[in-house]
Amino acid sequence: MPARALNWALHDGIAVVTLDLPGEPVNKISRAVKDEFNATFATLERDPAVRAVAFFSGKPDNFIAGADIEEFVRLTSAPEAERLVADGQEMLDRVARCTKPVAVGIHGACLGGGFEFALACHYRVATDHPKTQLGLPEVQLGILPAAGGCQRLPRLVGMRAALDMILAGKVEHAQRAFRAGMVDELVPPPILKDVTLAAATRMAGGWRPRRRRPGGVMGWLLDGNPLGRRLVFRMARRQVLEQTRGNYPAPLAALEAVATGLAHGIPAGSKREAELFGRLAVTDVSRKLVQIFFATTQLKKDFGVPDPPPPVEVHRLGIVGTGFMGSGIAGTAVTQAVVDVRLKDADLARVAQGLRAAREIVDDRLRRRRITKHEHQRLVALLSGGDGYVGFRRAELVIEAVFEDLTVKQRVLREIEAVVGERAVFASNTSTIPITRIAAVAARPERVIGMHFFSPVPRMPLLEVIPGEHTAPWAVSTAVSFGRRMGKTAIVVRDRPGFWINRILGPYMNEAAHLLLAGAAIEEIDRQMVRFGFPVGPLTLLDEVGLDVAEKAGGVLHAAFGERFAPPPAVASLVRVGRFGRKAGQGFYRYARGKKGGADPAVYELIGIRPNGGLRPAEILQRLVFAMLNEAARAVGEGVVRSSRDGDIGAIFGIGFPPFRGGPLRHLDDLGAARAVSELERLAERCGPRFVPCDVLREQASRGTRFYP
Ligand code: 3H9
Repeated sequence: MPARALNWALHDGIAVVTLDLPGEPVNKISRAVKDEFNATFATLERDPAVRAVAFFSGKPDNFIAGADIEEFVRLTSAPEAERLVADGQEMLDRVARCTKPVAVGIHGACLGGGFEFALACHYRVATDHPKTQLGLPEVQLGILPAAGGCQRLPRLVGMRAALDMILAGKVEHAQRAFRAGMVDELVPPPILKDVTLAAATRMAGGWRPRRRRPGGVMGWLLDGNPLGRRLVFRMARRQVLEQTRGNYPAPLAALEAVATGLAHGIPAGSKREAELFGRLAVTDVSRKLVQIFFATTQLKKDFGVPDPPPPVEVHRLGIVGTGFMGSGIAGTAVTQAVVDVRLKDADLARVAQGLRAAREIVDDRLRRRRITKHEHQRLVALLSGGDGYVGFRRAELVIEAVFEDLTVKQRVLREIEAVVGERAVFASNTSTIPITRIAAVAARPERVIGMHFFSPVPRMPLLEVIPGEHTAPWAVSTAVSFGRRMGKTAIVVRDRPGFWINRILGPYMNEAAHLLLAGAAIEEIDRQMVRFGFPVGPLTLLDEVGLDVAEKAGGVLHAAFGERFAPPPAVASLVRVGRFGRKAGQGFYRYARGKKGGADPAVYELIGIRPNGGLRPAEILQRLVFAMLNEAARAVGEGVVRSSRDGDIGAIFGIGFPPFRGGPLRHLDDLGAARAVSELERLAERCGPRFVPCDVLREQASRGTRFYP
């Protein structure tokens, strides 16, 4: 007999039920757990000694992480998936209909099916701990909340608030969930049990919670009648289509399940939920998103070196260079990792500017109510700076974010080595310069590493960690572990020019310029890549990154890899006249007061061409996509990433490669190497040798192998 996940004991007529899935770090609702739930609740209903139920998780910081996603992977057909969900619905209906009142005490992640279970209970108490988060992230996995979430949440908090959470797959901190009416009481962790038991006891005595009608007058007008509902649904549908561009079917399905339930009642809504789940769970989109979930989870435990030595715990961080990157790293380190941060730049005016920008990141957290005023004060106090290295001596990690120039970076490295302690790691936030070259002047090269953050630092989820030739494994685990504390997904990449992200971006950006010179219009180039699924097209991205920065990075890649990376003259002619992109108010597009306007026709004049409409949209798309895919495959062959998993997660989190395609390497597997090779050969014939298929793809095509088994 496997160990039981659910256990209960009677206390003064209240059955205290605890879910603690043996041998697992989190509670999840698998088929076996469902069976136990059904059996336990049947017993509780039958037992006359039980007057009410109080339900808890036995995991220290985790309530229930939802349905067992691993079971989804094994589903082979829509009817099978539909049955799986129908069983889940039945289980939760049994809880909702239970004749004995059920109160639930929530501490830790309460997500997906876990939150749906809580919604089926009769009273919800949650802790105010930051680890307590509630939400329905299902659409992030390409499915919809299907254990009654699309039915019970709108009835509890109002249709608009529910759609807001369901359609975006949002997860909220307990405080927000409480304000929205998703939980009835918010308490500090030490009294969770007592308060939940007290609620169960009150309910056993006949008391029932009285909840406000959600949403006020506006709620009544919009949620409470068919006309208002139709309006809300129409708007939500439009918004979903704008955001997903039709690439992700789950939010629309969720919208339909909510609408069906509100129009025809919970049983009809639940039936629709199950049918839609069945269809979605076996789609390619959902499979890809589930793969991304597991890949990201694996990465949380991967330090990028075999038998990773324990990382040095960072309490104090030094940052040299207070520009956009330096201050972004500072603000993010303070808010996420809660460490002391000391900023340094050449003069105090720059330091002041950097501190202001870093503080702005902390202020933003307060504005979004992610932290309290008290926490805000505490975090702001962690930021300090100066024009010298005072305060650096005790830093366990120093990140350099100065100008992208080898000599400048080496000078800073030597200065830092002279002031920091023996155990300090020196990290360069370079985007292209090989770490081994920077470390060539180091007295202790084993402590030198690359930490390539992406801009804007608080928002971009990826970090590339780059060990140089002599970097010690403990320095790698220290950089990875600190990156993770900053909330980043870290991939450890090989010390080759451009590392992984800029390496695959280089040919793609260049190809955008080639297309421009061949007469494609700016908006058309961007439109094709947005159609493919990128959040923005390559020319918008160039404007964001800065054309001057991109030109410099392009130069490094060109020098390292030769003709294949030769930049077409378009970008250089724009840089020459100061068109650096958004930061200069003009690039490929115009910018006014920080807002992006239309494409600027002056660009065509500057580069001496006229858009001629001669290139078909399909050709634009093919050239851009294959430029990136070919280079990605080649870089994998050179061992730039340690696995296809790292390559795909890097591209998705670093440049927004469409998640529903699973990343460039999964996409290549889907296309098949043979097809990729023949498309590339045709492109090479038409456009030049930069498209000659790389050896990795040729070999895969001839042997019938792929990136993933
Ligand atoms: C759903 O509920 C559908 C319903 O509407 C309808 C159904 C009827 N399943 O992330 P961690 C594993 S869909 C399977 O490192 P943390 C994870 O893979 C579900 N496995 O911990 C890892 O395994 P391993 C909606 C799961 O503390 C281990 O647990 N729910 C699941 O950093 C530790 O995970 C979600 O989308 C799961 N549901 O973060 C929530 N959850 O040790 C998904 C976790 O073998 N989960 N594992 O590598 C999360 O967001 C995070 O795991 C969580 C904990 C915040 C819970």
